[in-house]
Amino acid sequence: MNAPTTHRRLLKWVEETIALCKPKSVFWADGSQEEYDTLMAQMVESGVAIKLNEEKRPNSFLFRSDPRDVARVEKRTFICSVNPDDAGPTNNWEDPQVMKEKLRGLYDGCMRGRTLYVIPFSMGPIGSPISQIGVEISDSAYVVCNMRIMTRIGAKVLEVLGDDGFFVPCLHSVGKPILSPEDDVQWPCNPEDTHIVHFPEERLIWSYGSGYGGNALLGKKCFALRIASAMARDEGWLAEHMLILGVKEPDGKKTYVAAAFPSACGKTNFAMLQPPVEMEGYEVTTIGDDIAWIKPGEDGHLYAINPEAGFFGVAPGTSNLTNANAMASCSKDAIFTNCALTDDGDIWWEGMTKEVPDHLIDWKGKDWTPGSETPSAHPNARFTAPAALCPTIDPAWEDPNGVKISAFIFGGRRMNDVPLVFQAFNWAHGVYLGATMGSELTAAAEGTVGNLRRDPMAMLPFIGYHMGDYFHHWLKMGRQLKEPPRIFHVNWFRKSPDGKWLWPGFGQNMRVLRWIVDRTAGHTRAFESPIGWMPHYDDIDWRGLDFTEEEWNELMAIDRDKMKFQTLSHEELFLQLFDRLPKEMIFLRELLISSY
Ligand code: O2Y
Ligand code: MN
Repeated sequence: MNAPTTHRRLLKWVEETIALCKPKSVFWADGSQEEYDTLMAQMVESGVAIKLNEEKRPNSFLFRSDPRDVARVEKRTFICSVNPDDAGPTNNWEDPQVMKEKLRGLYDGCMRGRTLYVIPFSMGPIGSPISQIGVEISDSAYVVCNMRIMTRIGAKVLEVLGDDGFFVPCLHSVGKPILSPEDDVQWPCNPEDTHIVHFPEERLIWSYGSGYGGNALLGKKCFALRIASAMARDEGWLAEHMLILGVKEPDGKKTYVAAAFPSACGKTNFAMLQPPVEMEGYEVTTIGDDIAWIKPGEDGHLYAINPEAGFFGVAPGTSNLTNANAMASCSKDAIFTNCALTDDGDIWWEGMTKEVPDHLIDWKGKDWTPGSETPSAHPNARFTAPAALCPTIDPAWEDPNGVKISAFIFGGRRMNDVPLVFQAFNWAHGVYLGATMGSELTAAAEGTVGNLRRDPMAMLPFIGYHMGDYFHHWLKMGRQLKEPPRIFHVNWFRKSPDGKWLWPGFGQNMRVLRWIVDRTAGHTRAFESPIGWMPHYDDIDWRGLDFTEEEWNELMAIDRDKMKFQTLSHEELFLQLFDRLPKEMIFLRELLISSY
């Protein structure tokens, strides 16, 4: 094997994987533009990718997945710790040895007729003390190209790894060997046998059967959240499902905040928020839209990096009105998955433009017209876009030391009960708010109370160990900090009893962000309510928005009975986690109930 490294552990692992998976050839990715262009040209030539119109969407490509392989598969995602209690009741568990034996059977010969790509990657700026290295072995060229946008890959990473550096081995196969010409399909996958498996004690990832997103780009959810959360617990830092943004004030002062919202609650839009023009001098800058790695600095404050280098954003609903910065980020050098193709060779999705094209080729490759019964793009269609192209990207987004975090924001989708914004009384109360975060599902949109999915800190599908231990870890981190960041809760989604949105959202969220930033600096007032510190109407910057005090009062109203009912319902989660639930959670619940 002609390998560009002398790293013994890496070479041994690659050799063992070749022996197991039996590929036709082996390719070490160097991460160059030339390599990317060659792989893309090969995929266009074989019909796997479509090159988009160079004038409209330079250097960009469209892929269509198998309709059975369109999203992360939570029911096939496993945390294989030695002791099942260490995975906890919120994760699927299997014994590591049993799982390995099963998967070795599936991996045996799974790359026959395919190329095995070795992709060294860095999560975070190469060489940053907060960054980590992984190596993904994959039999998908689509994965190589996406990993080049989403992470930093190639020769530079091997250089930092040296002869004996630590890395997380990430094995991925689409699970479809080419045994006869019919197996050489456009989107190979194996939905019946899909497994996304994590061995947190060994810092190891094995993924089989899916070529899509979080199942296949193993740096993202698998490494940067599930494995990294276990590393962070052991080493005293935080790996979170959080965006990071900066707020620049008119005097030039910059404050960074990290925010957790459940999947599909507008995180990318918030990370790239465009303030109303009337809030002159305020600017939002973007560090990351999905994941934050946060470490205590020697000064006792928290510093965060975005471990990713790109955005894997949900396409439908993204437009120049909802998020012009995301649109600019994928204006060139982008990969599109399961979007529709226009007659002039560009992409389109529902919500991109007011005018709907007369004719498209839909995500399944079929003719589509506005009269068609199904959407032209899959609801989970994605753009993979380089973060560097985002107009709001922060100058410090690749600072190896990270940016100082002054506030955490937790948010949910709550139609009925939770006010727009409030501040936790202290760190432990903030952890409680994050731990009990919930989002209402669609039935609630029609006004039904209930149907709430608890998603602690938006980490339910991403925590690599017991959720109760995770709450402990957060509480412990706060005790170790000199001045812990302030914690806030927001809810953009409250509705009136007749079903109207009470808050305009999008760019107007800047008004809330300003109050949060001012609070962290001690520059604005708040009053004490039973649920936390809240702004008065006059504490909000209303320039350019006609929003009456009456509307504000409805948006911020606290119904003590509803809040008591909600807080009582936290018991369900607490009982589930009982064995390892920190006692602070029980005491806080009692205290909150008694204050309503
Ligand atoms: O469906 C997938 O594979 C992607 S899921 C995803 C992608 C980017 C950011 N966040 C998420 C998520 O599910 O939270
Ligand atoms: Mn996410």
